[in-house]
Amino acid sequence: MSNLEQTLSIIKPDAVERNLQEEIKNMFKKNGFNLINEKKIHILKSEAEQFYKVHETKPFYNDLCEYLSSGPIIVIILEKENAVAENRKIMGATDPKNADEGTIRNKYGISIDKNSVHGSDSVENAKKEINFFFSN
Ligand code: IDP
Ligand code: MG
Repeated sequence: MSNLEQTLSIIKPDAVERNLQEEIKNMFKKNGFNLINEKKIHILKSEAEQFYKVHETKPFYNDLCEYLSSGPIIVIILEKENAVAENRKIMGATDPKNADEGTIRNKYGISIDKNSVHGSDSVENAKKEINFFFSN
């Protein structure tokens, strides 16, 4: 049965700064994702705080929001069968040290905070996150 989904990817400041966006986008394309929409933006800390609200009680919340708003990012709507899980698979584990060989975070991640990409963790959150960046 077909299960076409959309998910939100963010190429984070550490990766944009190193000009890795084309390589990362090519990994999505090679893995069968369609890039439905994308834009390069530089968000405010207050916007990062809203985006990462689920993490507001975590000790790393402030640093995380500082970081996501520290430079340009690229937000991308990805579409594929089971896109949410498929994207999580090619991203690799949160900490690049634990990310499987060949995943985006294994190849490009620097550390647990500078881990190059964000990906939605559920279909419900994917919808919210896509709306956050792509509704006018
Ligand atoms: P995810 O990005 O793999 O979904 P989450 O647990 O949702 O991981 O955490 C969101 C982001 O917060 C991570 O991508 C990472 O940049 C950062 N983060 C997560 N855990 C830690 C930590 O223990 N220390 C510092 N930053 C962290
Ligand atoms: Mg997450």
